[in-house]
Amino acid sequence: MKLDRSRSIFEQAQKLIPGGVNSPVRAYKGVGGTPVHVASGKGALVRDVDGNEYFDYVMSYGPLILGHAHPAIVEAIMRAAQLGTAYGAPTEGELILAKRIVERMPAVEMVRLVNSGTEATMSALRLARAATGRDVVLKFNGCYHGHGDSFLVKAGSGALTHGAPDSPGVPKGLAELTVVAEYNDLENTRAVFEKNSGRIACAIVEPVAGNIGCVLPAKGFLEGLRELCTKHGALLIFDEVMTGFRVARGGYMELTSVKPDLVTLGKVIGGGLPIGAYGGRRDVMQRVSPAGDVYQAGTLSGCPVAVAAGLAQLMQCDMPGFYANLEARAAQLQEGLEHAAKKHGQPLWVGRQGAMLCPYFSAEPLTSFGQVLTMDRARWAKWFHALLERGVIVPPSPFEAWFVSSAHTSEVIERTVIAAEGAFAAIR
Ligand code: HOZ
Repeated sequence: MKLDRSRSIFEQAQKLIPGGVNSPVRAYKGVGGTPVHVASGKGALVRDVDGNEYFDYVMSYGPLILGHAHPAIVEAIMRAAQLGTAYGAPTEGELILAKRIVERMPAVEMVRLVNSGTEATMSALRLARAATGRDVVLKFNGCYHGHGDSFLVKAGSGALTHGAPDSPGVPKGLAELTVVAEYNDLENTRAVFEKNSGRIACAIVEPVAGNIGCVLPAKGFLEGLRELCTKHGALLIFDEVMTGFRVARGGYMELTSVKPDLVTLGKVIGGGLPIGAYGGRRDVMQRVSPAGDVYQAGTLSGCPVAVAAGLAQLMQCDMPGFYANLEARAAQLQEGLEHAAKKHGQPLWVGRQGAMLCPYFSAEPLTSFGQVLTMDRARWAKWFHALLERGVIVPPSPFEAWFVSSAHTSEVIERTVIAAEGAFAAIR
């Protein structure tokens, strides 16, 4: 496979941009080789600068639930841009997007738009601290909530891939205010709560741990966490930046009886443009400035172009059978991968929730961060490159989820599975 132009751009970029990329996981450090530099995307396909085409399961790490350059999104963006890209004044679109979020998520009574998932989690944490008068945040080992200081403690995603789950530059005093429990381990979580009794402002959790691949919550884990938060007077924050409007119309909250106090969102609500949001209980959200005293602001918050793209995307997601079709395609991929792996004697466990999944080289189901860490990363890297050579691009790390969009037709999935089978054979 020819990657000459990608290589040349990457060499030049490394002189001007740290690591040559604007987000670490894109650098292929976890798998080696030259990062594919993308020139364009359409539907389930991306084309790189050397003219190679790939079925894409990166999907911008989640936002593109309709695939690349969906006509409804492109039109919404163009129409909005023609009216001006930002005003520094409120718009009706922001109200409509707030309505669309609130009607889908009963736990969200009020919502504030920001510019990224990172901003959403940082703002939700400040709010939780103000609302409880406490400073400590409980997070889970391997969960990733963006790159805010308080969350770069035992973090997943690129931080884990690049061996820096506890980033230098985070003040020690602040890191000490983050306590860490084990995902899916209620006993451990209880012990952390008890050790820090009266100090924990909030527990933040990805209901599906999507930054160590795709690890599902064990039965009773989220319910138990809810009880612990209530018992200890801490707020429960669901980080649904990845799962929101992806795993179901109402996000993971639609699939569980557990009701968080606050929710963080991003990705799908922006239709592929930069956006984030945090929302939740009215009494808590009323503390946000200018309704209340907790300050949080943003020049481009509620950007009319991002809002228009998000609204267009959510409208498409409301088409009859949209989520059922997505589920069917993702299940087809899961089954196809499992079958292909089996044929080549390769143990494979696919963690999946709706159209978000991660294949692990494991014969056993994976339920904990500890198990994820035992995966053979060198072998995974070989499989990644074997897939790439066969026209399938997936996130360049075994700790990132894959995303299926409505543009991934049955035929696309079939062809992906054939490529995956070839890739399994190649690494035998
Ligand atoms: N896992 C990250 C988002 N949930 C990937 C995106 C990035 O860091 O660039």
